[in-house]
Amino acid sequence: MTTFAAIAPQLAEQAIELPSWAFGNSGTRFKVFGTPGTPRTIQEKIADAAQVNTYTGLAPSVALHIPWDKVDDYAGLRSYAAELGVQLGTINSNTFQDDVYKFGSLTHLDPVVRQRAIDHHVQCIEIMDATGSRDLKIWLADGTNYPGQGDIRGRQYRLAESLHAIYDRLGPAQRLVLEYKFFEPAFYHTDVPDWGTSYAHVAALGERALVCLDTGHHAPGTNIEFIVAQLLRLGKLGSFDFNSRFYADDDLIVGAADPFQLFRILFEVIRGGGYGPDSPVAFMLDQCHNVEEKIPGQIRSVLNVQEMTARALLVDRDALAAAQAAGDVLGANGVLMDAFYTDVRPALAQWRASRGLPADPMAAFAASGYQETVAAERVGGTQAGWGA
Ligand code: PSV
Ligand code: MN
Repeated sequence: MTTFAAIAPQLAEQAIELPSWAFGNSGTRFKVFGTPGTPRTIQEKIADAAQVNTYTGLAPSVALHIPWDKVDDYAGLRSYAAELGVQLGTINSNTFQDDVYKFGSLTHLDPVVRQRAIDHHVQCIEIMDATGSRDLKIWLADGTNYPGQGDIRGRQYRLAESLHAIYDRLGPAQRLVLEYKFFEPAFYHTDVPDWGTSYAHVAALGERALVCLDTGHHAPGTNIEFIVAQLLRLGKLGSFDFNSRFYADDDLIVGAADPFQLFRILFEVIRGGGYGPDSPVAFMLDQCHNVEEKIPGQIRSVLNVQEMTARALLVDRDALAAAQAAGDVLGANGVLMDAFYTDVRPALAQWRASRGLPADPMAAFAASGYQETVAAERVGGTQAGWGA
């Protein structure tokens, strides 16, 4: 098997973007629990995100969600983040919370509503100019609940037209990533339900339009690593929203529900050239921490991705190819499983220490007193959550 020393330089290249909304309160339709110290502003969310990077060295950027993270001065916000050692990353649009979007946004039958949704994305692009962000991420809540409710074919034509209008406004260094999700909030049909639909739209747009794969957005049992392989083959995998799920879009900590699936996904990412600084694939988290502590939840998440990346890098690809070519089914499977079952945690701890990072980032953060300090300081105001 490949040695840890051999893969260490590649581990140093890992960067995972954090979602600003992971630091705010979140919950289910039954209850949103508040927690002492939850940020009230985007500045406080960024400060919390910077903690994750300080203790892991893995999370140099933070994604914003507009209008939740709206400010007057985005260039100022960029400098504020830079002072804390992080960059502003992907800008997420939001066309799912205004009354006007009840029956759709970019797909809406009414051209006035469609234009409003397009204008929102143009504003997001202007924000990207100020923040220095590369990616505009579009996830649409558009869809219908009942057969016959909408003209699903007409909606595809309108979506294509709206996406063109947005794509045309991107700067030369900017990209559009289109996220798919098979259901929710719509329950009968969703306008971008699967990777194929997302692919069809981004392929029609051009080179700087790519697919965003959220690991929680598939039907149970879907072979996600196959989708990864296919999109990389087609040159259209733009980004990941990592999280894990037991049932639907649970948005739990990545690698918590099914570490083996995360390993298989990362193996295909590496195999397909989707890993490393020269790859077009952005690694992001899209999670909510409803009952667990948020900053440690994010620390645990990036460590889980790092750990499974290390295991995937350890796969002896030559031995695997030889076993596959020889028709050695069990041998090939064994090569993969040997890497998966390797406990890389002690080696990673040592490697972190050698780079001036805490060997155990979870323990180091807990011992820092940061959580207690912000809990004492952040009194009053409105804690951030969905919609704030
Ligand atoms: C809704 O499902 C969602 O979780 C999507 O995955 C987006 O990426 C995220 O919200 C932020 O808009
Ligand atoms: Mn997502």
